[in-house]
Amino acid sequence: MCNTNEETAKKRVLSCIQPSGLLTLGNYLGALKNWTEMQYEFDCTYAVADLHAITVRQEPAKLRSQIYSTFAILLALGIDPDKNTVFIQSQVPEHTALSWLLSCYTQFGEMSRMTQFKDKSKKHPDNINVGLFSYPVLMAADILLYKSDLVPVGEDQKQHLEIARDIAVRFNNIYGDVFTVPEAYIPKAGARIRSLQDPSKKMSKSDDNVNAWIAILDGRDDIIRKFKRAVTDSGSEVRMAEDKPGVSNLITIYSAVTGKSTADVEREFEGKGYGDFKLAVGEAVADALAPIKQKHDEIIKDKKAMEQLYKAGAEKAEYVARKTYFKAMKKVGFVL
Ligand code: ATP
Ligand code: LTN
Repeated sequence: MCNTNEETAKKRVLSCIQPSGLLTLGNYLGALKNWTEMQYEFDCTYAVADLHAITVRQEPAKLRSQIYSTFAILLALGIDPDKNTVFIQSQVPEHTALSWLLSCYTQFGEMSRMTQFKDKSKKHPDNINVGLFSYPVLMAADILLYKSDLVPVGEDQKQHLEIARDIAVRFNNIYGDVFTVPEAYIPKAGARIRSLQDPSKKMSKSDDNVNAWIAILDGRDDIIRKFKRAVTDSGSEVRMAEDKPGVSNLITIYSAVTGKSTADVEREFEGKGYGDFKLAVGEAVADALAPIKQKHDEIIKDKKAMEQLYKAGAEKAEYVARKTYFKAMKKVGFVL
């Protein structure tokens, strides 16, 4: 089966990010930076997965501002809304509609094995809702609606992508060639960024300790202060090593934002202490994030212009989504 887009002969890429908090340096270096680069090679569709975000309780005003802000960050990163499709998930109703259809082709048993469900249930024992359980079905709908060939995701989402593939294959086996079977796209140099306070954990926007993570929208002073406070290891040498998880994380970050190799970074800080190194990392990160923040602040100020962009994005997305959705409905036997 040929999975490429016939019009452009480019592979279709889809990915989404939840507006469940302030996006972090980890989200940027591990995912979003790569999305920006992919737009030159692929036919890309990117969404703010706001429907997914409510599987964990959100405060309405905060959720709304995070949706706007996440959308603005995608544009601020240089993702071109004309070249690609950039939209807000809840504005394209086919996502929830297809999700219902697909849930009837998904087994309770296979969903019970999802590790993210188990982790998040432990983290929020007072709110183990059905949406949290069926989260991967909605994610499968996001992916399958756009006939996506490639889905850039981090390691943690591979299991969900497998389910999306299984559902697509199962549906196609019954009804013929309806869905494109997607593949995970794990970026070659996808940096895994760790917490600045506990390098055994990943940097995460839902970490209660604000010193553990850098928000893409943090100001220069906050960024530098957080890096100055970052935990390091015993010794004083700036060297990548298993027994130096704190310093290794800082080297990864410095190398990702400056484009320098690990060896070059080690050489640059030979004979210098952790203090100098942490300041340099803070400054380099602040330099890399400043233009994104500036662009974001400009975009978010003009709500009217932004509204035009997300509405146009949703329209473009729905044009594609509707076709897939109706095709699937028809195959199942619904009257259209
Ligand atoms: P939460 O804290 O709500 O679980 P998160 O910040 O850990 O959120 P997600 O929203 O689940 O992140 O992830 C969005 C994307 O960013 C995913 O592709 C994920 O792999 C990537 N990502 C998240 N955190 C990091 C990190 N620390 N390093 C590299 N990539 C990351
Ligand atoms: N579950 C993903 C976000 C997400 C997604 C998707 C990623 C929602 N729908 C579709 C890729 C494709 C996360 O939490 N990172």
